[in-house]
Amino acid sequence: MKRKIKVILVGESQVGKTSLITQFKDQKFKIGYIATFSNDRIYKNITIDNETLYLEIWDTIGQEKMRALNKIFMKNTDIALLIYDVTNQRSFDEIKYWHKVIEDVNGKDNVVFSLVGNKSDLYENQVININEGKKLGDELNMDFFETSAKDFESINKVFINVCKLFSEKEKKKQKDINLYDSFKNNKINSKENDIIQKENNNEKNININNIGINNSIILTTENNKKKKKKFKC
Ligand SMILES: Nc1nc2c(ncn2[C@@H]2O[C@H](COP(=O)(O)OP(=O)(O)O)[C@@H](O)[C@H]2O)c(=O)[nH]1
Ligand SMILES: [Mg+2]
Repeated sequence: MKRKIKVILVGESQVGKTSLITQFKDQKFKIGYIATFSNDRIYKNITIDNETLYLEIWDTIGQEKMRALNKIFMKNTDIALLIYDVTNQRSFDEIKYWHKVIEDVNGKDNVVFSLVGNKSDLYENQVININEGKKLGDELNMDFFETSAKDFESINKVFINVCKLFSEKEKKKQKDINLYDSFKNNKINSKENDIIQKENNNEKNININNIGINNSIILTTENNKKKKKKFKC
């Protein structure tokens, strides 16, 4: 079975998380309040460079208002989109808070992040300009995009980029695991070879020097002629 890739969209209430998910899934935009899905996640496949990724996209059900995103929502996240509204300063200021919360639950470097300034169509009311967004993205070490939930291509671009990064990261992780396994196996093999080699050497070096009194055979090793063993025949 194909592994599901868990994607979460996080940010202040009203920044457009549900709208972005709806646009990405159904290529639709509805003005006004969008009731967050009764089911808090949707599924969508995305194909990049002949590889199909099976995305499980989680939406909040409004808990972000109370700063109460629970661990079930946060944990085992593969990809996180940090969303702010370009017309809302506070939503931008809170991005670092959301970033930290997700990293605290999942550990550092375990999640592929992207920073998203949404509602770019409302440029007349824009208070966070594109350079500020880029700067924050650089500071948090993640790619930055502006989107409009009215424009499918803008959000599709975000998903394609972040899924590519995720896929590259997974491939690198797999490569590292393979390398480690082969290193470990080689070590074990060379240890076994070492032991076999030593045993062979010992056998080679053992000479039957003479037959002693009472038919006992005296064995000596070439390396250490002083060490003598007696075997009764
Ligand atoms: N003009 C415009 N309005 C948007 C955009 N995204 C969301 N909205 C509106 O912003 C409000 C909040 O959106 P919603 O998706 O419910 O935000 P959420 O609370 O983060 O899930 C709704 O009225 C949406 O129609 C956008 O890109 N452009
Ligand atoms: Mg919502």
